[in-house]
Formats: sequence, C-alpha cells, structure tokens
Amino acid sequence: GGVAPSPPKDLFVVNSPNVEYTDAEIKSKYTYRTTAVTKGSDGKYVATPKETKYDFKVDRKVPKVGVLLVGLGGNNGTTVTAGILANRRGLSWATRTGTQTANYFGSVVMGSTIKLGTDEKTGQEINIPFHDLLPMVHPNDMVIGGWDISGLNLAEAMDRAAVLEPTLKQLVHKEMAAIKPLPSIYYPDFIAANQEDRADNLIPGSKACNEHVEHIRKDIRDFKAANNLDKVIVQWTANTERFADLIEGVNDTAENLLKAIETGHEEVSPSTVFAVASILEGAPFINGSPQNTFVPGAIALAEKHDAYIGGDDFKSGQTKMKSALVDFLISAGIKLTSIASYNHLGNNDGKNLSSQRQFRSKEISKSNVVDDMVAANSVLYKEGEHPDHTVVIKYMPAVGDNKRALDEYYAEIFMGGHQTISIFNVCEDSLLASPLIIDLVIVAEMMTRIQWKAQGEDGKYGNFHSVLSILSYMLKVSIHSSPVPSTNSAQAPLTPSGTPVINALAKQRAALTNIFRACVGLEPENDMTLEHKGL
Ligand code: NAI
Ligand code: DG6
Repeated sequence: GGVAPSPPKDLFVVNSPNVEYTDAEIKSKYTYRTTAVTKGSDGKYVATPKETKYDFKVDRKVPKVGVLLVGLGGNNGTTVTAGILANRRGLSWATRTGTQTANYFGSVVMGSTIKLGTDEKTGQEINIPFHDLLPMVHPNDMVIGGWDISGLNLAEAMDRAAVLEPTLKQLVHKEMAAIKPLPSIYYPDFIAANQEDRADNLIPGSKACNEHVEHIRKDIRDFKAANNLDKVIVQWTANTERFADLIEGVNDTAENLLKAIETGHEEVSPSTVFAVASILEGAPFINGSPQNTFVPGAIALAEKHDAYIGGDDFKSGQTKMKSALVDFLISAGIKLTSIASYNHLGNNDGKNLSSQRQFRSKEISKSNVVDDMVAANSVLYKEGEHPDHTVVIKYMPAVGDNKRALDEYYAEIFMGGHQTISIFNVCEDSLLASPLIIDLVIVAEMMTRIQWKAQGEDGKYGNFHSVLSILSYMLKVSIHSSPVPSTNSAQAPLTPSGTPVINALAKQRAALTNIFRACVGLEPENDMTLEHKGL
C-alpha cells in the first residue's frame, strides 16, 4: 500500500555564505560554541569560551519509508495505523461532541512550531511548523506493517483495543482488515503469563536462534521489496518484557551475543532478537518499551555495523509531565523532596504490567528520570541527596486505555514552608503514544540523512553515533554506548560511560531543534530578544 512520497517543499531558505543548497544536498558550515571549564589550584573555576567548527550535510531527497512495528496488533499499533490512514485520507467522523477531523496533535514534529527568526520590519516572531525545518518524511506517506503474536487482523485488533470511536473505525475498517500482522517470536518467560491466550501467530521455536534472526531479516527485506521502499524503520511497541540478565560471555559483546543467539541462550529476549535482526539488516531499531533490549552486546553490534538504535520506553504522559515539572521546580530554586507517582489503567499493557517482573522494568524506566536535574543543583541538594520517589501501577480493567495518573510533588520552599502539587492526569494512553511513534520514525529517519565532520579535517563526512540520543524527547530512558555489564537483572538502566544523561524535557527539545537548525546554518534558538531591550 502507501502512496508516493510528497515532494519536499522549502518553506524558507537560509541567506548565508555558510549555507549552500544543491539539488541533492543542503550544506552548512556551523560554529558550535561551548564553554570549557577547569578548576584552578586555588579552587576557582576558569570558564573559557570555545568554538568548534563543523560541516553538516543533509541529503534532501525524502525517501519512501516503511515502518515495521513489533506489536502491530496492540493498542498502540492499531491506533497509530488507523490514525495515519485517517490523516492520509483526510477523514472526518461524527463523535458525541461534534465532527472530528484527523490530525497529528501530540506529535512534536507535526504539531509544534519553531521560531525561524524575527520579522525585519515588525520585529514579530516568525514561527514555522517543525516539520518544515528540514526535508522530513510526512507520516501520511509511511507504509505500515509489522508483527504480532496475536493473529487478529487490524480491524479486529482495533476493536479489541477499544480506543477509537466506532464512527472512525467504520471508515478505516476495510483497509485495517486487509492488514494482518506477520507471525512473531514468543519466548513466554519474557512477558506476563497472562498474555499466553493471545499468542496464536507464532514463528516456531521458544528461544533465540539464528533461524529467528534470519526469519525477521527476511521479513524486513520482503516488506521493503514488496512496497518498493527506500528505507525501513523497526519499532518495538510490543509488550513490556522483563529485564534480561546481563551475563559476561553471553550478552556483553557483539560476538558473545551472536553466539548466545546461535546456541539458544535463555537470557536473549525476543526484543533483542528483533534489534539484532534490524541492526544486521541496516534498519534503525527503536525500543518503545522499558526492558533492556539493548544489552551491551546489542549496542556494540549496532556500533560495529554503523546502524542506528534508540530507546527506551515511550515517554507519553506522567513521565513527560515529570521531566518538565521537576525541571521547572528545581530550576526555580524550589527543593523538591518527594514524588509519589501512582497510575491505574485497564488496557492490555496494564494487564501485562500486573505481573511483577514486567512491572519492575517499567518501574525502573519511570523512576530514573529526575537524576540529572537533582545532581545539577548543589545549592538545594547535598552530594548524594535525592528526593524520595515512588512509582505504583495498578491494573483496573474497567478504565481500559483511559489511564489515570495521580502525582504528588512535595517540595520545601522559603523558610521551611512546604508546597504540595497534586496532578490528576487522565488520557487515552495510546492516543498519546501514537504520535510519539510517528515522531520517532521521522526524527530517526532524518538522522540517517545527516552527516557531519569537523572543519579543516581532510576526512570524510561521518554519521551520528549509532545510539540516537536525540530521540530522548520521546523516550524515558537514554541508552548509552559501551555500558558496564552486570549480572544483576533488577538494576537501573545501562550504566553510562561518560555520556551525560539529559532528562529535562526543555533541554531535550532544545537539542532536537538546535541540531536540526545547525544543519541549515541557523544559530540555536535563544530567547534573549535583545532587539526589544534596546538602549
Ligand atoms: P498492547 O499490549 O496493547 O500491545 C502490545 C502487542 O504486542 C500485543 O498485541 C501483543 O500481542 C504483542 N506482542 C507481545 N509480544 C510480542 C512479540 N514477541 N512479538 C510481536 N508482538 C508481540 O500494549 P500497548 O498499549 O500497545 O503498548 C505497547 C508497549 O508500549 C508496552 O510495552 C507499553 O508499556 C509501551 N508503552 C506504551 C505507552 C502508551 O502510552 N501507550 C507509553 C510508553 C510505553
Ligand atoms: C502505566 O504506567 C502504563 C505505562 O505503560 C505507561 O502508560 C507508559 O509507560 C507511559 O508512561 P508515562 O509515564 O510517560 O505516562
């Protein structure tokens, strides 16, 4: 299926000697300004402004892109597919409150704007759709497919998900019914036992093996050929798995991981098999669930093959609010002392998470999202001091996909006073996650078409690092290259190797917009507005 990609439209050009447009490329010369800090023998910091000059190169040809979702028949899989179909056809449907038209609300790429600059005459801000900053893929042009251990076609699966309005479901029924998920791999120990009754669409075998990797690689190739695609992106939106034990000699290096797959080691999860297959096939792989799919060996394999990976766990509601609110509180000089995060939901995700080991994966990813903001403020927090933080998830079938998240933020204010902020966040979980799935595809794909190098170096342009940390705005936990292996399965996400983790939402968005701006030779967005503060 699918339609031919839309031709790129340039909403703006950059008028600068540092930017060159050719039919095939946009090239920019960019000066990256940072501050290098050293500590003198007298204990004083010395801050030195530093400039590094880079050349960026963007491939302007928007490719025809296919998206393969693992877990296509789930709530997210069916919702994002129906949403794209509805947008592609410009559908409107009747609801209790009136006519609703398809949109991409909740997608940072499709729904938000960036400041291009200020109007020379009026001094007013000129804002443009984020999507127009670079020649990005349009979601309407994406071809969707994927795997599921449940064999329902997508019309039946969409009914089971109980997310979308019946009037909309009717309009997309025919196209949805024509999509049937490919059989998938199922290693029962990795997801909750309560999922067993939907596992009826399986590739034979219940542990990792080379045949499974090869089967999935062939699925990717076949999908690409059948739909005449330039590129395929694979995303895990299947059930949350338990953490895999990190074991030396098994999943610590690329070679050991491949050997562990070959010998059928029981600590290789289905999601890791999908990641390995995608890496070997050169298809970017994104993990939308919290488990440690990217064991050290998988990251090393991606680095070895110059393949792109991103993860972990879609950051859709409670955690997105948290990474904005905690940043606000601590940046405002307010001492946050505890966060109590409770939620209940009644969809299949909630059912799977009612099992302790799968809940533990989610608890870890939901908990480690404020550390950087706390560590950055030595005025409020002593070394090692941390707010209390607890995460509770309960399965409540009656509320379905309509997740309720209750958060209490308790903080110390001036002179021993206290502030309590209580948030009650109600949302259709899959309607929040679907636009993130789209953003992850668009941004990951865009990153495959950007190359860069330090100026003055004779060397060739290079790719961004395999681990696409730029995706972290959409994801809860950043994965890191070269992590330290451990044998403890209930650990925090992979240990960093010197790459600073940024959880603060505004900083993550700034990284996304400013890296894209650099590609067209524009300075980072700044809000100094000196032009309006004149003498
Ligand atoms: P879901 O349970 O409705 O869908 C998951 C699908 O994966 C099911 O259809 C299941 O049959 C399938 N599946 C399980 N194991 C599989 C395998 N090995 N291969 C292929 N398919 C497999 O869950 P939902 O709501 O769509 O969420 C999907 C994932 O995304 C969950 O892990 C959830 O925790 C995560 N997530 C969801 C967010 C949201 O807002 N909806 C946000 C953050 C993460
Ligand atoms: C309830 O915690 C179920 C989870 O799957 C979440 O809905 C999902 O991880 C979204 O997380 P958050 O914290 O961004 O709302």
